[in-house]
Amino acid sequence: MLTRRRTLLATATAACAALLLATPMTTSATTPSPAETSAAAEAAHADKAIYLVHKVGTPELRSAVARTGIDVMGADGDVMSVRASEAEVRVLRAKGFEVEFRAAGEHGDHSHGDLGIADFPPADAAYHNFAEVTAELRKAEADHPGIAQLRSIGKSHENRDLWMIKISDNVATDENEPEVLFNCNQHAREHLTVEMCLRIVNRFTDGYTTDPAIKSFVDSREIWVIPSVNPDGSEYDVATGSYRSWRKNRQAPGGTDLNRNWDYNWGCCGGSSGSTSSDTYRGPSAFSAPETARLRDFVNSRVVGGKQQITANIDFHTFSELVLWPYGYTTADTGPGLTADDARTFQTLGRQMAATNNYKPQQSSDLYITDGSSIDWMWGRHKIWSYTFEMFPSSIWGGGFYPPDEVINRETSRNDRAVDLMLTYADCVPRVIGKTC
Ligand code: 0X9
Ligand code: CA
Ligand code: CA
Ligand code: CA
Ligand code: ZN
Repeated sequence: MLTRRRTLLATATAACAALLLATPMTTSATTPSPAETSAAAEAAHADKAIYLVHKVGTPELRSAVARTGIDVMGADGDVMSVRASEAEVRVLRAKGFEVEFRAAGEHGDHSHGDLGIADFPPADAAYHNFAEVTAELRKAEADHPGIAQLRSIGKSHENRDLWMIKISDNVATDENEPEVLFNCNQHAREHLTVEMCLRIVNRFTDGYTTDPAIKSFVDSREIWVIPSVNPDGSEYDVATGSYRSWRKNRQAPGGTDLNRNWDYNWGCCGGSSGSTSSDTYRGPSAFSAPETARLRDFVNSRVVGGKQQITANIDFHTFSELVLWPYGYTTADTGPGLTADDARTFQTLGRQMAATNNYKPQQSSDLYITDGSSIDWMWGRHKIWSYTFEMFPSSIWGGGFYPPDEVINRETSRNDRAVDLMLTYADCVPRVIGKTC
């Protein structure tokens, strides 16, 4: 970690000098040329640096920043951290925002050089790359054949399997038990979330014979876990041995933000970008990304006899330590298909979960407006009680998207009780406000 800090500072100083000498960039975040090549887009992406935007203490101000299509990393108090090109910073400053340079783009250990070794830097070896995730899931299934079943819900853009593991007693049978979905890694660089899903898998399989509470969850629920919704982006992020801060999937020309690609008020409200070079590019149409389309297909397939079997969902992200609920597209607490009782239910369970992990509970639009997010679709289309968790750290100072692997155990186990609470209420989530189902 000390080594990393030193590397980051050294890189920042060097890049600072480089920025002063650099000629103005020819690509702009707001007006991408249709002919822009992937290579140019990637070069522009790599040139971005980290800035703090000050005095953005309201959802309106934060949404105004996000609406420019800039890459928002996190928000803490009245400060947002963003990854931006010089052109993007000019746009923000022209709108009156106070923007302060912090550091060059995040980079990990450079000891690999750019050898194309598709793995985490040695210092972060405990994080699982795609091959290691695959092996871990195969092992869980092999070790616990009665309660764990691995399958693929389809392929990513680059043809990787979108793995899903089911955990339940009589796992081969579709029983009449509440179903709960945990999905991770819609955003490539949010590697800690993959570890979160793997922890859920290992806890509910390895603990089955020894822990009565685990056994009772596994026996009474059907748990679906998808550790990586975006394996292409995730592999790309670590492919050179230094982190690339990559967020989107890998569809040309510059990737699509999977969490802006869902078909519920897709692109409605300034909560996503139509520019291919933006980090919140929503794609040319809803579900244009195979990764979101396959997850959609799976969730749609759980409508059995006219009834959606999945009652609850957590979509894990990093970072900011938040528990977020729908809707993201509007700041109103209620909306079409989201009644006052629904809102109270979301708030009550959200606050209870947040009390267990010491995250901050709020409606997702209290952070900033997002449209086309998965949780809006899960609720809007399927009435699934769906939450976004933004995991550790609380701010960019805790390591941003790249906390050292030493924190994995502490920061994933931190969510055990919240996960258990969601499973507890999965038979009837409104029970949390005293209602019956
Ligand atoms: O912007 C996002 O997609 C999430 N933040 S992140 O830094 N992980 O990218 C927040 C999404 C919150 N909004 C909804 N889930 N609707
Ligand atoms: Ca380490
Ligand atoms: Ca079962
Ligand atoms: Ca079932
Ligand atoms: Zn995210």
